[in-house]
Amino acid sequence: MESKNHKSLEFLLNHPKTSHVTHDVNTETIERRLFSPKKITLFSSRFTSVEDNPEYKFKHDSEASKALPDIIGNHVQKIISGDKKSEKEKLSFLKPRNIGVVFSGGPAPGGHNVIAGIYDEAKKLNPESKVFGFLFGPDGLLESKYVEITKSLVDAYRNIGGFTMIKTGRTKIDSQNKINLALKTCLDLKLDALVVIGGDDSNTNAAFLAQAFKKFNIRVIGVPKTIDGDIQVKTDDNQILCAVSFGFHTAARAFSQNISNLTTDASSDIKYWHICKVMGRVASHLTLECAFQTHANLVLIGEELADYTDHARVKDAQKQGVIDYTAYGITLRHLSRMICNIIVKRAASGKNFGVMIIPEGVLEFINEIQVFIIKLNTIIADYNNKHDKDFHSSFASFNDKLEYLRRLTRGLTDKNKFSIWNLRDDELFNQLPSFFRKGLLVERDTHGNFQFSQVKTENIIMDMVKEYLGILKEQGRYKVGIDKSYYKSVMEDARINSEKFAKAVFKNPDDKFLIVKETIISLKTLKQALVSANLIDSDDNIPSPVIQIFKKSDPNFKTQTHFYGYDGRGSDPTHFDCNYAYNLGMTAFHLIANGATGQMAAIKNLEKKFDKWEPIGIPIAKMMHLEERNGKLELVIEKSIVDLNSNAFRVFKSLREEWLAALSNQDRYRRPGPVRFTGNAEEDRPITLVLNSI
Ligand code: FBP
Repeated sequence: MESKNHKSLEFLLNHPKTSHVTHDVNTETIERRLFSPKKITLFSSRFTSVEDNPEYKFKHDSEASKALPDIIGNHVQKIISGDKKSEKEKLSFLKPRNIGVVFSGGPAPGGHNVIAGIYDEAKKLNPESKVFGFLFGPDGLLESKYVEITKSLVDAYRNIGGFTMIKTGRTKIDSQNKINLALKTCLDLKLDALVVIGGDDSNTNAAFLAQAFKKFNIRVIGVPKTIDGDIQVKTDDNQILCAVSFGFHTAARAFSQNISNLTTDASSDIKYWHICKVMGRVASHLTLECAFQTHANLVLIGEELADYTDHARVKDAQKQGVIDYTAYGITLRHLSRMICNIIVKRAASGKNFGVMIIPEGVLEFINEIQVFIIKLNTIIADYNNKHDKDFHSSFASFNDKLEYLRRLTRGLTDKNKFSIWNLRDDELFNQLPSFFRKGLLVERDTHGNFQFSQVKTENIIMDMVKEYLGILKEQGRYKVGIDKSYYKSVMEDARINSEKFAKAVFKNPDDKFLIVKETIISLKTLKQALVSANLIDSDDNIPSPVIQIFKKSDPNFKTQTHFYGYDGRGSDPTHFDCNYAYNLGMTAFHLIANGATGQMAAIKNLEKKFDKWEPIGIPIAKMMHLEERNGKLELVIEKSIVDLNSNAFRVFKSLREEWLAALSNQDRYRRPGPVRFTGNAEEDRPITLVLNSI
């Protein structure tokens, strides 16, 4: 029955407070839209020029010289003041321009600010200039689907995450036909320039478009985007030109806030290990950054695992005068053992809980899995090259795919018997859990990359960890350490001689954390120990405080798994990314206005204070190398992975024991706090970036 005071629904819906609090646009959004990112001082001047800097050298690939002859000669270009421009040059600089922009690949926070930077500069220099946004990524370029970017559209998305304004897509422009379609769209729109905002593969596309469009006087500029942080550009003598792509900082901070919340939960309820898989494709840059942001207890860095050597095995083999190749690189089994040992060590110091971070691409660095990924990539690419219908359409179900692999081992497929997959591969593959096999067989992305985000890596590893922990528990080697003062107080409250019992029950009665002897794995074995120490008779019951202590020492390994990826990728940008992306957009515009093409816009000195930031253009063709893709060698931009000699990794390595807190020390969790778009602190930029710049 409705009470008298109950307002009618109509009244409620029409109430100004209701509309205020349920409106789509809240205060945070309004403030974000109004926020003005900082501008590199140079961009406040009316004219800029570019200066070639041939002193920055790259070892470029000879294939790149053949494929990209018109842009391979580009140098690093610095944007400098344009005061010395002649009147004619000034006029040309200010002419109206039509510029197209396209997002390519996964979203990264800050993308809208790149467009805002291009738009603001274009309109400032000549209000007649127009910016067009191609819809749904490269498809919009191929199908001539676009919108004209207006002030109201830009204003609605300033400092807002995602690529929602014009969407994105992963279509690769990888054929002459597609290049021709893109060219036609650009010619029809009378574009002066095209800006490709994308990752390594998309910047590769940008270089091929720049080459093809050169004779039509359409400039193509790339912008380094990806949360993965794997576009980093250094010269031959290790000078950093592009330290990180935009979006990396925000994604890392967004993931870290969640992970940090889990460290708080884990250390409050002390019953779970939280297993956090963090996006980043192959490279572990995001994971390393999250480690610094949160001080999680256990962090796996894929690149380090690949570097693993089992020294004991190497020595054993040496003694026998042989080389044990299996001692180099890590296997899944070995990795799970390593994780178990760490969990056991931490439990011994009373902490049977914690937070672990696993990089999405960790499998790429595990020997046996990498072999499967490469073999399956090759088999799928080979099938696609030979047949009209692609592999995944021809073998739609998992069983069909398995049957095809089986047929390969029997050489029944066709006369070109494929020897890459033999009986042994098939046997080993079929020993993997079916969800994992399904993961390894998922469709490759348009660039031929293995889709790590589709595989439940964390479950694969944790299943093996759980199994081995079970064995360790059975062997009495996995125990929760009991704080000695707690033990004493429980025993003394019950007026039991704590010292006598400690000697019978614990293997280290003098330590701060007491570990129950390995032989005591049940109440039965506990009783046997007490009887043989003459503390009780065989007919007596075990004193209840001793049972209480024993139960606390008995580990129950419970996990919660989490995947941090799409959430952080869609986050609103941090202050750093707001500024960085906006200045990248302005850099792209000024490169165009000064006639550059085939260059990637970048900001040098990102790791330094804002007044040291320098807008530059980096020659994309010189960043390319040959890589196996879809079973063929292709020219692509090299992805950068975590450098084990970098400052960041070395600092991480020396601090991780502290963060593991497996001795009697306290956890050292750090609270990075939420993603903010204001602020000026040193740590408002990636910590790995700051460390690597020292
Ligand atoms: P980009 O390389 O295009 O920036 O995408 C990055 C990424 O978010 C990876 O971290 C992740 O592995 C992948 O995209 C996921 O791809 P999808 O969006 O197709 O699921």
